[in-house]
Amino acid sequence: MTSKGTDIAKIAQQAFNIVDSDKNGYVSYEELGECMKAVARKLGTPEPSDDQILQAVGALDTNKDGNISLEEFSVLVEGLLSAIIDLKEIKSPG
Ligand SMILES: [Ca+2]
Ligand SMILES: [Ca+2]
Repeated sequence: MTSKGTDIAKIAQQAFNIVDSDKNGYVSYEELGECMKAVARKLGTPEPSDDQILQAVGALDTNKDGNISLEEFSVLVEGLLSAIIDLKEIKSPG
């Protein structure tokens, strides 16, 4: 029996480790900003502005300590993954 929740937690942990480039256990505004820019470059979309990064990170940083913890980061990953899963289910019914 596979648990979707566990898989998402694993993926979130892996993604968190990648974004946390100095491995201090927290994703800083700068680290997430760099990640957002890298994703934008990959997708060929305009890089997010500093304001957009601040807004995105501020929305994730629910306890407003200036860092994104794994718990806070997981909310983002879970949201993204469930959006992707929803899209897949819409595209390939049955
Ligand atoms: Ca870090
Ligand atoms: Ca925080």
